[in-house]
Amino acid sequence: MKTCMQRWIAGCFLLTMAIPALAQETVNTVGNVEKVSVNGQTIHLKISNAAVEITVCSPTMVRVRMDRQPLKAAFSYAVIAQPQTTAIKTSDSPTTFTLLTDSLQVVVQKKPYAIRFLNIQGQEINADEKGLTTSWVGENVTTYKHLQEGERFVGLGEKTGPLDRFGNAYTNWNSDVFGYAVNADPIYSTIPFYIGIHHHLNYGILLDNTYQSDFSFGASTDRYAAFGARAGEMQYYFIYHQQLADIISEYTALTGRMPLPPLWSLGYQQNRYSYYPDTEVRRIAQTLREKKIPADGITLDIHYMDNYKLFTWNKDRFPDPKKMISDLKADGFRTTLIVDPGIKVEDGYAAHEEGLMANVFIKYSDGQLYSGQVWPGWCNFTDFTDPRGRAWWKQQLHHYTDIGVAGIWNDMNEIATWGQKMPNNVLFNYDGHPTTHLQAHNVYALNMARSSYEGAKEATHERPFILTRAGYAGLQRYTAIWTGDNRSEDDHMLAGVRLLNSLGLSGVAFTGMDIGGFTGNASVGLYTRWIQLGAFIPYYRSHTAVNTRSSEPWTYGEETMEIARNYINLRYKLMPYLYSTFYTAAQTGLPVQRSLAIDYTYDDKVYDPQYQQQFFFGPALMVIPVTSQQTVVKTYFPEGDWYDLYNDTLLTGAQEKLLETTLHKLPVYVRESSIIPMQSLVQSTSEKPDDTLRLHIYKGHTANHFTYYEDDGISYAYEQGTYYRRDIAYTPATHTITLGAKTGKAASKFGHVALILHGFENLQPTVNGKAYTPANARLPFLSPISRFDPQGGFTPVDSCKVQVIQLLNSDDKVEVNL
Ligand code: NBV
Repeated sequence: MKTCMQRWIAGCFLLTMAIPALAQETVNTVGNVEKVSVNGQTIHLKISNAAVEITVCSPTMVRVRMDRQPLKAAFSYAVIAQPQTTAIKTSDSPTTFTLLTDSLQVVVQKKPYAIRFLNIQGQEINADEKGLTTSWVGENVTTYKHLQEGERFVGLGEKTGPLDRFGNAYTNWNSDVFGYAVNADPIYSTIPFYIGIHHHLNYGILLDNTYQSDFSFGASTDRYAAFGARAGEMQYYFIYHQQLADIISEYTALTGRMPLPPLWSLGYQQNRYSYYPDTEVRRIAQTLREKKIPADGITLDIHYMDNYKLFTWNKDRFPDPKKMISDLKADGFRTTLIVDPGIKVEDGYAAHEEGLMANVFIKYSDGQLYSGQVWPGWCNFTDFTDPRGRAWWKQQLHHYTDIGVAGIWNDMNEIATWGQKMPNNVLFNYDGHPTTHLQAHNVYALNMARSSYEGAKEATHERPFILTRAGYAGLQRYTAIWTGDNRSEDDHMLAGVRLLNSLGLSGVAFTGMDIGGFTGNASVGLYTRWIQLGAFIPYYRSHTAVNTRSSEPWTYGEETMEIARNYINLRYKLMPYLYSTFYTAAQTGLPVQRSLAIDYTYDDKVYDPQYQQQFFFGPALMVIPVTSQQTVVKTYFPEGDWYDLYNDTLLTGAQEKLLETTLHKLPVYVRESSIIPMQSLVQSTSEKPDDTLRLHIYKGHTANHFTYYEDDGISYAYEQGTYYRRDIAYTPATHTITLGAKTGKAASKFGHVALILHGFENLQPTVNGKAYTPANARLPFLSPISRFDPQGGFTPVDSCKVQVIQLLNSDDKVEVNL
């Protein structure tokens, strides 16, 4: 007698036999290496099922390309650098092929193909997972990397979730996610670059493939971290350095760095969806000035247009935009306008007719124009991956730049349409490599931002400010990015900090989020905490949706306004520090907002969910975000000494601490040995500060230096050497502070320098060998806040006890011996 189970198994077998025509989806592995040929720095491998090309791009960077068909000429939207001439050595054996640079050993196992990256000492940095290596399922290609013991993963751009991405998986497909959940994935932008960390060995991997891509960092597997794409070739860059900062630096040498932004874009920007008519815009600007809240920017959202038609103005609301923009400029406000990619389909609408004539709109595969619905109704969309589309867009931008618009805010460029689903069968030029939506989707926004950047730059010959919602690896070359439609919730403020920290780890230095939250109404406490935090975020803009509580500081009452003013004031006083930090970011790729993982990579506490939001604003200031609910905030101080910004109370690091907070103060700590240049308060960056540069220096044990940088803040004259730069060094071992001789053709805007020394006592210094008696002073960083209780008065403010050395700003080297 057959049991039920036996009968069931037999039945299944017969059924399987009966349908042999059903193809089984298989995993196609890469196979065995059959032939190796070395051509300069490139190694070609013929493998049973694929072609592989390994190129040494620098002593610390290697590119791996792989396809089942012969490899085509490489083309990339992310990568702009060419391989550097690098000395390599190779050796071949029946089982392995090895190549050596002065920093790396790359070992290819032949049967089957698998690649390992080792340092010169022979330690394994990264290796294919044995047995899985790279394979295809249908068109989908994936590379599997062995999970190293205790490996952490950071980066991957604008991704929600924890700082350490171990145990999680992510998808890259630029998506419009209105009011997204704090764990939503994907959101707006794609940066397929991550950093792996283990055993003091760090590496970066950029998967350069613009199709939808998937990353798993040991999510539900103890074997591998994997990255792959839905189609196209497997192409990745491997970068090895001991410091995270060096990995970010080489990654940004590869994909490009942020150009120096205009100084005004580092000031406070006031925004809502939407300010109109023009009298309202002027009222907002005037109120900021009357209430002495410094600001540099006003941003106009979609209601400036006539029925949301791009490159038009609603003439009832804005009868004379040129005059309004120039009046605002005279008052120290630059105007940024929103632009969407959709051009309304309408007879007689110039932009549409011109776009049709220029033949720049996206089409279906049968040649019909693709239309989708957005704000104006049915729209056509410029193909920004077509050089002709970008050129057309640049021409159209003259409508704005010719009347003085200084910033272009690129929205809805995922591409967002109300249907949310652009069809697969629409075609893109992809810069001469015609393709479908599937491959072009993730780079659409990058190319829109590029076109806006190049257009505004060419039209004005000034540094434009460009903002984008979506993007792809390399976006930092053209644009700043903000994190889209967040919510007015505590969790969102913290999630936003993590998004920006992660963007910074992924090569994007100029980042921001809607201060106060976009959807919903912030509570007074939340807005207050957020506007304080914003003072330490690279792009400082408050924004909010239609029909929500407005985002101006005075909307939240007198006390919040005073607190906001205090922090915006602090931001403006920190402008020399901030501008110099942006300069360094433009030079090195290091972000302005920095995850603690960059400097304290092997300190486990940094990745602890309680502390992962802490970040550095520039090299010196550690910021501790506080939610509206917290009165006590658990904080982690990495090793070293830390000064409370407001009163110089000294804390020893490598410890966790409970900090009591009042709403008036956001906890900010200064790292020992820091050098922070500051200036007097101004109401906008177009106002000249007083004649003294305040150079705050904090006593410490470690040597430090700071690159101080000034220029005119708007033109490209700095590229011809018209800037002012000097290196400032503090060397505790020799008790010296050195102001290096200036370089560059420009004069400093400061005739005097005040060295403001924190943590030093009873100094008897010499300045260039001459004895000097410093003055003692007490300096506050914040102003008192009116007390809103029946007794009135002011809350007392903290201050720092400092010693001050006044110097003439001589441009020559100055040596101060403490
Ligand atoms: O243009 C309106 C909004 C804008 O304010 C916001 O910042 C963008 O993220 N925009 C989205 C369009 C859709 C809003 C629902």
